[in-house]
Amino acid sequence: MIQFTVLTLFPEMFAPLQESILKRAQEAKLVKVQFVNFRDYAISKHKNVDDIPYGGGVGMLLKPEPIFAAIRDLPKPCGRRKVILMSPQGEVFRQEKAKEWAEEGELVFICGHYEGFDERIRELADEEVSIGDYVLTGGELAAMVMIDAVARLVPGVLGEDASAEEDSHSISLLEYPQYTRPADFEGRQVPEILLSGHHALIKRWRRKESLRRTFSRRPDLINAVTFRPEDYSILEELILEHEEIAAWQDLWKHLCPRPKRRRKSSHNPASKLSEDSH
Ligand code: 4FV
Repeated sequence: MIQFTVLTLFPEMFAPLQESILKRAQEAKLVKVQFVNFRDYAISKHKNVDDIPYGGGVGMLLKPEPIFAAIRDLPKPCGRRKVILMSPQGEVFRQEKAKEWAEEGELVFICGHYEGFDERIRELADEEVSIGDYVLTGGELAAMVMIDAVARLVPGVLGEDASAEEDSHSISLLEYPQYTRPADFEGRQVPEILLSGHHALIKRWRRKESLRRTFSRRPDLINAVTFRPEDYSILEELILEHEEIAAWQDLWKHLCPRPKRRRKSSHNPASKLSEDSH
């Protein structure tokens, strides 16, 4: 079971976590989500959680006292606890990070709002992470994105029929095209190969389409791909279909199948030759 503890001024924003897969995961006690409204820890009579920036500047900043008090008041962690600060200055969140966090016992998310945080709040965080190079009005949506990406990696959350293994990015390749019924939609056919039942050829087609899509859409991912021996012939075909792919050939030239060494056999004239030579 993994626990998500969210420090936020707007717990009601997290209603989407009470739907579908994440709702079932909580009912199945595979995931627990709890909220702490750090306004409850505000010390000023007006319960202020934000204030103007020293040195001037626009907007308001979150004050350290309520957030420090809220973190210090958290119950003893069940398992390893990791405190995460969401901000545009953080490391960009990727599938690798989701996999890493799915091994933790508890993730505590500190959701910012307004202009940002008093710098001293960063002291509380084990990690600072961003969901992308754009600015949100608050950290809540970022926390929900991360909770969703991590929760679905917890065993049992994605029912039997779904596995996170084949996901885009989990094998650092984009997912291959997928189709379901009808086989013909307004004249748009499902590729024959997928109707063939020939699993090895389907597996090869899917690998080829994942590689093709990644080369064309996310060439920045190619250097992280672990190429397999069976990729060599697929990549040779892709080069014939997209010559620009040849630029990456060095990444898999080591996979070039060595020419089969012809076994010296009695009826092989060549060997005969050598035999005679002695
Ligand atoms: C953000 C992001 C983000 C910045 C000021 C909330 C806002 C306010 N968080 N990834 N991008 N946060 O824009 O995580 O605190």
